[in-house]
Amino acid sequence: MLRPQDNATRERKRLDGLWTFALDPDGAGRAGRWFAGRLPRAREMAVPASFNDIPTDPVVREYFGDVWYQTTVRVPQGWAGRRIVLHFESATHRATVWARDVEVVSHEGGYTPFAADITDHVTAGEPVRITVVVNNTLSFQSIPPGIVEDTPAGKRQRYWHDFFNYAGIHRPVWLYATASQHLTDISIVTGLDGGAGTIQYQIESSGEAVTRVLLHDAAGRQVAAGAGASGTLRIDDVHRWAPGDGYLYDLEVQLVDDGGTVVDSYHHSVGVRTVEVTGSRFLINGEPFYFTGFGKHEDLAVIGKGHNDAFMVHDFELLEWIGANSFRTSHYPYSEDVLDYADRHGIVVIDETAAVGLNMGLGGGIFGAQGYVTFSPETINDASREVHAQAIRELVTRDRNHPSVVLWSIANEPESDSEAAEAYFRPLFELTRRLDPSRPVGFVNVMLAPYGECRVSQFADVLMLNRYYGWYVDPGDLPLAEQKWEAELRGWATENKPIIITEYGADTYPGLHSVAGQPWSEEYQVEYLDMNHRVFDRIDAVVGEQVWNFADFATISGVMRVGGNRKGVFTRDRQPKAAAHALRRRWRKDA
Ligand code: BDP
Repeated sequence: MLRPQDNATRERKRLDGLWTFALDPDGAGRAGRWFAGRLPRAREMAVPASFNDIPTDPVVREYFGDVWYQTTVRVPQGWAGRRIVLHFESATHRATVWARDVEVVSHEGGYTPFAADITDHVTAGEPVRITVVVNNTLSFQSIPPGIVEDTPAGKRQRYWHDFFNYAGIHRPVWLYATASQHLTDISIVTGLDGGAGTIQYQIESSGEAVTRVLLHDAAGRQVAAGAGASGTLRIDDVHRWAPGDGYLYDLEVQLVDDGGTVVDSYHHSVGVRTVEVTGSRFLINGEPFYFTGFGKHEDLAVIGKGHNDAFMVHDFELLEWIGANSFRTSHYPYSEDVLDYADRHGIVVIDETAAVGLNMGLGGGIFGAQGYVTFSPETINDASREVHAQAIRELVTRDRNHPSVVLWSIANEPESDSEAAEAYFRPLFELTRRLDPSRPVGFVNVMLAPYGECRVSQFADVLMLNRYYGWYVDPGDLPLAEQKWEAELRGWATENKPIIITEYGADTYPGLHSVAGQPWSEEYQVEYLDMNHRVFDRIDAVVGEQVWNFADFATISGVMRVGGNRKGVFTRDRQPKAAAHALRRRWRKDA
């Protein structure tokens, strides 16, 4: 699916702003045809944003079920005779959309785009009512999973991931127009051949028009051209995309009709680079790469998981300030704006699906819900795996052309020490490799499946480990934690695969100090990170360190969470804790 863009042949209109919004706790809206008129008892709601924290009402914050959004948009006069598409960059976790009274699309999965051709339901120059029902209920057949439990106080949504279940229309909504013959998809794989670069492209389109491609460098000079729906372009003396150097070429794809007229076109950025795993090395452009950075979240005060350009730019500024060269899109695909920005700025991305919380072993503790088996016909089953597979397909097709994305993470901390887990994951790894043979594939291993017990890491090209020695294990005893951590890592190192530590971190209440370095203090976070770094530096197979987390973030309520998860190196409003300065000294040798 091509993201909407403005160019000589395409025009788009952004539908963001204030929409009307109504909760539907009785689930009455679909049968009651709420899409056929104004929403009952509606209030105003910002799009894009999570709805949860905008009103002051705790009922809205904790709400699960159907919520309705509506807006009316005028279709531009000039779009008469054009193909008109309604495009959502995401709706969390599922949505159904109507144009006027006509249902036009439904989509499952909270973090990937979907679109509907609404040409037949609109008239250029006339307004059209757009209604969306978004549903945020999690079940064993959703990614991420959850369950609705009956309690003496009514139904409650439980889930096993450590971030708040923000929901709503989180990213931009577009109306756009193209010619009826149009490009539908473009995929790109780049390669290096000495000093030359190659760009293999494959183009899909509707209709019979022929395709033509033009490649321009960043200065606008044409450096290659080709014809046909697939082919390979060669750039002599290529300027590679590399970490810290987000050099991009512009691939212009044109659809040309019989008369030689360009009926549709699309500009696609291309970064020419290679990614490869050899032994325990992770290579970008043939050179060993060491990941520094964070697991992040899309999480902000008031707007929750709503995309915000100002915060995005600020977060990237902070990554540069601290000397981070990478991040993981923990625990779901991030806004496409974030990936585009990473491409342009040479930041390396581990791209993750929303498969988080597939682990009932973690079900007690902070999450409350207990007593379930992870993989079983009644819990996470074949139907769940199909939803998971679809989430992988949508992630890979959305993000495969981003040079910043170097590694797929198909799940975070699932159960991985059982036969059932092995059977569940085997086909998902195969699927990911089929979809994208050009990138390594992995998943993030949990401390409950330590070295020697994990049955899923056999499928992974790269070992991604989340470990909390010195926090959940032996809190406050860093010498003991250091020994245990090193012993486990030395085990993993024998596998002859690169190891990225995708999470290590300590909750830290900003402003809490302790001369003796007690947990929760800023001093402890620094000492904890130092201990981890000593261990990593002793083990050659460790090729990356991503601290958990970039910033404090919202979670469910729980006695282990003080106003959310406090493992941020920055506070939720992006102020540095002492650890930020310590990391900057380690990661920015020039600072
Ligand atoms: C890991 C999870 C992450 C949590 C973190 C923590 O991957 O989502 O937020 O631990 O407990 O289990 O802080």
